Amino acid sequence: MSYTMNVLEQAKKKNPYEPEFHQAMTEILTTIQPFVDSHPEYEKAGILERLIEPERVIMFRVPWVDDTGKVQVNKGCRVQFNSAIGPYKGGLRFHPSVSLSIIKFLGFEQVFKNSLTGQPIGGGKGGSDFDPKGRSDREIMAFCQSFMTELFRHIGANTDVPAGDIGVGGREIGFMYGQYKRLVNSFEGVFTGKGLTYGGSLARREATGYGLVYLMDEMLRQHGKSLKDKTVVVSGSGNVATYAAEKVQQLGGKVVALSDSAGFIYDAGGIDLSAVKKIKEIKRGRISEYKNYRPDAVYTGGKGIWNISCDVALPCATQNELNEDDAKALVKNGCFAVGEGANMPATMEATEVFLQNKVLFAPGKAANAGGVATSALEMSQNSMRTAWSFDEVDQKLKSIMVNIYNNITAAAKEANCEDNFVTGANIAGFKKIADTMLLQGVV
Ligand code: NDP
Ligand code: 2IT
Repeated sequence: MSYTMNVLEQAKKKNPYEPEFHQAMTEILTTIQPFVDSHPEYEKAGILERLIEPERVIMFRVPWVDDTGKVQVNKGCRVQFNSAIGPYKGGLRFHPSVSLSIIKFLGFEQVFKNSLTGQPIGGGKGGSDFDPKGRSDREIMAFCQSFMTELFRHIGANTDVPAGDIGVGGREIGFMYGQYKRLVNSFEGVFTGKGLTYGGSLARREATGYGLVYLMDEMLRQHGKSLKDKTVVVSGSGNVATYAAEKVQQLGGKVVALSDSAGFIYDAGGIDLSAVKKIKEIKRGRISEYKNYRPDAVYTGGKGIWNISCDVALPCATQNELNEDDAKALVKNGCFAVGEGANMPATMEATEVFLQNKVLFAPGKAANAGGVATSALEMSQNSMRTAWSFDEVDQKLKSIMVNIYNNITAAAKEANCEDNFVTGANIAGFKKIADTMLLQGVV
């Protein structure tokens, strides 16, 4: 058995009951295997064994009191995966499904993603099984303060810089930042996605969605296509989905569907994003309410969004939301490009269907890297004690996404699998980390 497959087998045995982490490791290690095998120096230095083991895992209790006076207890966690190229960097997810397996898969992906951005950021991820849905602002604050009362001792502007992810947006970052500042008595750029009045960056809110569409736009352009007049289906209706849809519309595409965990809306005339923002960003409501704004739209409960006919699909909700049957339905209906706004939204079987059918497929670690890349730009602005204009940040984001596309294209070509951006992204992300780890010795 090859070095790479042996490490994968051992890792699965050593980390049982972690299906999402197994999936992320399998996807990456199988695609980089030929590259790793042709570089014996990686095996000699135990690079893969070190890469798959987080540098540190912190797990803690988060007690808080709800509005009825009842004591609630949640799990808190931060996985500091790899700091070879910079401080640990990655989001916090608050969702009832959060487990160590999910945080490890996200942290592992983040290491490669952050490497692809070209910015000096290592990889980490954290979160809690806390469910923010239906909680009052006071309950959210109580939870965030308790969460930070443990996490603060493990993070810092040069150590570990968290940000948002599912269930964590501007409100939560504000509460956590406030508690951090109070505990350490220091005003520093320890979070990204901060409010604009205390060190946040313009365009960070838009960055993941916009970045996804910049990368898709470049990919289509280099294949003689464009988004103009194309029909696009976007899943989710949170931060990533909303701003991906906005940029698609700006580039002349028509977004006809959005979803949340309860169901999806179809609006043949094109989604009205101002209505979506009112529902989701202001009222914190459900996507089913969209019908109150556009009575002609159709709401369908449950899954099924991928049965809608489209040219381009952008899954922007959560892991494994698009399976093999969904991929087959998309291909059958003529979809020719897919970009992962979420982390690992396509199952491995679905990805295989896209690759077999020559669908242009942009994997999450490349396609959604614009969010964390702009977080790194926020860190730079904080260090310089300055604030760039929206256009300045947006231009930098755009050139980072075009660079990522060119790098993963070149890596795929070198590996003799042209247009396989899964392999291209994994090799390009891996190479920088592995070579840095070689330079830094056995640590
Ligand atoms: P939000 O919390 O803003 O939105 C999440 C959206 O996905 C909501 O519409 C939510 O619906 C839906 N969703 C969540 N869980 C499920 C589920 N189990 N089944 C179906 N739908 C679900 O999160 P973000 O937009 O920030 O994140 C979306 C994805 O993008 C995640 O995979 C995240 O890791 C990834 N990502 C985020 C980045 C960022 O900068 N925010 C950067 C890069 C990647 P509901 O309200 O019903 O739960
Ligand atoms: O998955 C991700 O890249 C994020 N949730 C954003 C991380 C960040 O640090 O901005």
